[in-house]
Amino acid sequence: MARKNPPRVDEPTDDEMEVGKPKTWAAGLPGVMHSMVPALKDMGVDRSRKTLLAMNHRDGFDCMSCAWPDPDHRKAFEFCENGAKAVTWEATPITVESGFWAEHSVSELRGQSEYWLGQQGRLTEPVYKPAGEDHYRPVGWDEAFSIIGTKLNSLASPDEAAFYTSGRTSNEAAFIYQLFVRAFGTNNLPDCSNMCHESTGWAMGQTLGIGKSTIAYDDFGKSDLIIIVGQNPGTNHPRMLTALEEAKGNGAAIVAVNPLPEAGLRRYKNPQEVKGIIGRGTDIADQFMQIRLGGDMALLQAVSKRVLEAEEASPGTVLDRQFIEDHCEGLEELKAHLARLDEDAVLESTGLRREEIDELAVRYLKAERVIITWAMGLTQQKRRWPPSRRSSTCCCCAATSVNPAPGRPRSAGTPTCRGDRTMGIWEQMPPSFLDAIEKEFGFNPPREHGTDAVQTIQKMRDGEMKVFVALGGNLVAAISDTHEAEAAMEKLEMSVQISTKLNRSHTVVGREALILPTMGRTEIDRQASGEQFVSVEDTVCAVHPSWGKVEPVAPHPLSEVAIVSRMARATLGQKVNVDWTGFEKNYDLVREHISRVVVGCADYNQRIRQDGGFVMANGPRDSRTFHTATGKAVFTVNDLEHVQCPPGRLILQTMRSHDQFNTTIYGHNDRYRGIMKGRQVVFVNPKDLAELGLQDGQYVDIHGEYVDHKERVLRNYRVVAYPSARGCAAAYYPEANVLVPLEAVAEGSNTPVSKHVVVKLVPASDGHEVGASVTA
Ligand SMILES: Nc1nc2c(c(=O)[nH]1)N[C@H]1C(S)=C(S)[C@@H](COP(=O)(O)OP(=O)(O)OC[C@H]3O[C@@H](n4cnc5c(=O)[nH]c(N)nc54)[C@H](O)[C@@H]3O)O[C@H]1N2
Ligand SMILES: Nc1nc2c(c(=O)[nH]1)N[C@H]1C(S)=C(S)[C@@H](COP(=O)(O)OP(=O)(O)OC[C@H]3O[C@@H](n4cnc5c(=O)[nH]c(N)nc54)[C@H](O)[C@@H]3O)O[C@H]1N2
Ligand SMILES: [Mo]
Repeated sequence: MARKNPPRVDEPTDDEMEVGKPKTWAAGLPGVMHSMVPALKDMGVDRSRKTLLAMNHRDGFDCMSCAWPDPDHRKAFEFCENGAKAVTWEATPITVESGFWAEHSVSELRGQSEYWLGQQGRLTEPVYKPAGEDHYRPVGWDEAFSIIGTKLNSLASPDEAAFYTSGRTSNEAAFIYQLFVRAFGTNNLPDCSNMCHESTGWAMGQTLGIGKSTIAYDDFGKSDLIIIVGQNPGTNHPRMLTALEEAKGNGAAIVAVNPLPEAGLRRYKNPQEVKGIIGRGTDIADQFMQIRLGGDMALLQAVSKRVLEAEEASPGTVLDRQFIEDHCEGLEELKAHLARLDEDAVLESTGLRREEIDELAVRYLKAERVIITWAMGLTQQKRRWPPSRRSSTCCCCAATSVNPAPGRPRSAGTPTCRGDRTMGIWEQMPPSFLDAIEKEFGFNPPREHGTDAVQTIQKMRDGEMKVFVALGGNLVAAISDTHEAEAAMEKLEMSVQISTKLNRSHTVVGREALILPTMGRTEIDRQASGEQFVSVEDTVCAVHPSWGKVEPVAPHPLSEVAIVSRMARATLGQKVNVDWTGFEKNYDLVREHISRVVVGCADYNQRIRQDGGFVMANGPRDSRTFHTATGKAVFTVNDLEHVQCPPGRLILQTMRSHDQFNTTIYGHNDRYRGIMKGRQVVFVNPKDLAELGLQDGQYVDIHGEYVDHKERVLRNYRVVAYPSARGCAAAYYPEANVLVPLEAVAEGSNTPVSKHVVVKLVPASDGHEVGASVTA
């Protein structure tokens, strides 16, 4: 059957790849132009105007790309190039029509790339793949919910099902989803945070008593030193560049710590200002520290040591003794530990020169208001290194250096998963939250911890998990060890995906499978009581309303709140006394419950409507209270582990290109790194290439090396000579997930170590055919 609006799938072949020089600056006019072109092409002028102008505005919707906060003074275009890509990807008028499912079998779809799948357009009707068949077929909503309810109720135990959540879910949908799952009887609530900022949450929870950022947006403008560790804002948080530019204008120094000289860390041309379009822009980093992968703990300990030595030399001038006495513990242990710090090991681990570390320490000692921000370069780091814990240690030092202003900036991360945790999406919610659920809804939620993302896959593999429900996301592509994860998913009895668009997780499924199409954040959400808004939390704990602005792309997709409510009704019947139907009619009812259950959300309905939302309370930031076991902030001691890399091997990180959002591939260019029309590349320092006897442009197989001796290989990758730190290679996620062992996780957080894979590059054996394989 011919499609009315067939998608353009312009996938480049491997031979078309072009490799140029990496850029030294980010954004500016090309950024704006690049963002407008796809919108205008697919959506037409009117839909483009409605979506792009409504983005991040008080009465519009919140951009779903990164969780960067909104400044008080918003510009006419408060969006960035990558935000525009996210919006056009979702608001596209191209749709998957009924005939598609008969035309394409699941096995055939499985052979398609993530890019191709995304290009098929928005999902418009529920579809079901019965056991033993290889095709999905359209089904009615009632039938779909009844299939799910019947299956869930047939399980021997609720713990045989897991309920995943991805970052785009609204607070309202997240709240009723966890409520449904707990009323069903399990805490199996894995989410994308498990692979993202879990390490941050875990470590900061232990050291500061809160797992979230402790700064406000305005703190950027007031800080005098910003240290950006393991984060690529030019691509992943472009609006952060505006905050950095403003901070520089106010005299702040910026230090970037990264194995790659990312364009956005070097120079920025602000597309919102004339000088940004025609001028040379703002230099961002005053100091660029090209650290080795996994070297950050050593660096931060070395800086902490210098801070303590400075205090020793002139007591009372560096540390705020009173603050430490009143609010902190563990300083003596840290001092003793740092006194023994092996400086040679530090230089070896970091690959930095001593003078560079001294320079950072001097900047740090001079500064009064320091912000340290970090992202995946820290959280997805090496096994047995609780990665963010080191940052927290250092942050505590920041909080205690000279003359601290109350509420001084400390730390920030920028996940997209933001509000889900606040709303109870966590396999380990504390008893206080579960008590509040019990009090509000009159049922006793399960108390044992559930499974996180890695454990969920392990249980599928072991045959203990039978049903998998996903509220968004693409777990099979996002999780480590692709082949292992795919084999695990295929053992399921049923998979259910609630999605906006097709992805790999719809093609690697259990015996039975369902896809439930949902509305996106850009779309007007009309329910029985009128138009609804949802709320979302950003990276500095500010909660905003988000109103869809364009007509829904098709009549049948339901909102996430409606889908969860109906799934709960079909599964639970009268089991608990919860007004699921009422939730769907009017989201205010959900927010009333949130007010009474979630700490810090009292009067949610009123406060969310005031002046664009509200900021959640934050103990360390607002009142210097630390909800740790002892009520004090903890200086932690972490042993330095030497970065192990056997001769002839490299450490590989997996990262995002400029044209992707997590597992969604928007295009094949990584403009700032000079790559056009291709993704099968591995970036290696030219000196390492020479040592390994390899050449720029050559094709290699990338072999992962891990203690379990399974052979994990990515075949036929093009080598790109790149100014990366010595010994440190890089390739794109999600393809490179094939190389990350499921068992390789960070201590404490169980986050896959996606930035630290020992690999060997071997000249490609079988021509140019790209692929991956694994053998036990
Ligand atoms: N356009 C776009 N925006 C996004 C996303 C997207 O995919 N596309 N994803 C969103 C999500 S969910 C997240 S979590 C964030 C991710 O945002 P980022 O964390 O910026 O994402 P990555 O591409 O993983 O980049 C990791 C950066 O850390 C550096 N790095 C890697 N290992 C180390 C290390 O050991 N030490 C140090 N110091 N640096 C290291 C890498 O060189 C790279 O610059 O972005 C969010 N925003
Ligand atoms: N090797 C390696 N692995 C990684 C990472 C890495 O850096 N390296 N990063 C990790 C990180 S930080 C993260 S956050 C995870 C991401 O893991 P996930 O959150 O599971 O993956 P996404 O690619 O964000 O999910 C995209 C899918 O979500 C669906 N979707 C989009 N919008 C909506 C919506 O509004 N509602 C619903 N219901 N569905 C929607 C679409 O179908 C789309 O295909 O991956 C992790 N995996
Ligand atoms: Mo993330």
